[in-house]
Amino acid sequence: MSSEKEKTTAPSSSPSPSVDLCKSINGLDKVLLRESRGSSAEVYLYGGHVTSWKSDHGEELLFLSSKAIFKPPKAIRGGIPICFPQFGGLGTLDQHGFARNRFWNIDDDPPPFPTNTLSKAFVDLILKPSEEDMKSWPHSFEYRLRIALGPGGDLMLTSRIRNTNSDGKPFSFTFAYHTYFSVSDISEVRVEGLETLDYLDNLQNKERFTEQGDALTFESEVDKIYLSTPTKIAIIDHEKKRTFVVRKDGLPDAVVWNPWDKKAKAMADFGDDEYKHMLCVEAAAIEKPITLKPGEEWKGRLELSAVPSSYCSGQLDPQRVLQGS
Ligand code: TA6
Repeated sequence: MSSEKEKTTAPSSSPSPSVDLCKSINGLDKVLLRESRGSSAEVYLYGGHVTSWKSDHGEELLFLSSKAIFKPPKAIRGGIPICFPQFGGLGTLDQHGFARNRFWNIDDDPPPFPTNTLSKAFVDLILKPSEEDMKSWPHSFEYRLRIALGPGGDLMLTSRIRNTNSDGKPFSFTFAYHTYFSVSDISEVRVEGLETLDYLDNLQNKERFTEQGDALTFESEVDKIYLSTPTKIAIIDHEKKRTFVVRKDGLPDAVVWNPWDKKAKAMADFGDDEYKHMLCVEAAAIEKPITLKPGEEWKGRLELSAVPSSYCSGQLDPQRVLQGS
């Protein structure tokens, strides 16, 4: 995140995993997670928003626009925005709901974590609705988000959303981890795991179509919601000889988005040519909204890995990744 001069509270030079809370240039609080082998991640309390994920040799794996605005109420353009309690325009709230432009807090006393985690580099955040939020979305909830870096540099986001309504009312929501992956050249990227699936095309009034049988490639604007996808999707970047493996749990759908040139020019917080170096592949729950009765909790988990791949040398065959563990 080069455009920022940081004032960190206690910079940690030790190789052991570390979690530092610091201030970014525009005074927004962020948490730096570092893993012993060198991988790192940055999370803004504004939006509960991961803005950086670097490999153990310091390479940035997420796209963040050079024109991103770090000023409420604008959502940060890039990284992993959280779409909750509404995906896109599917409801009465602003686009993608309000979680991505609210200030989250550090959760000092999180309930026990559902799964054993090897990670030491993690942070727990919490979001509860403000009185203002309750006016537009009259539901009481507790949203706990754990962001963790695995020993191998994998990035894991686990959302736990609980209905805390005291009036006995259930609520329903749609959701997405709106991940912006950094790619070398969008026209050289393939996505595997979504072949032959049905999708809603956001560029054609959400009409339903069935995807063709081959891996996805990109030569124009795309905005599709794939329905009931496998739990694993591979994004193959030939030029970088790298494959992103997206694993998801509790998130049946996946959105694929690239604005291409025209939409890129129309977005003030996005560079005209930046569409060439990003692709959004978003683990989501859209087609069937999640409904929670009071006291019930939903969990949605995303795990991202970046593995060296040399497609031609067969070092890593995406099909093997998708079929393997
Ligand atoms: O996830 C795809 C999408 O819903 C697109 O339709 C496009 O609008 C994109 O999100 C970005 O939305 P934003 O509100 O961040 O500009």
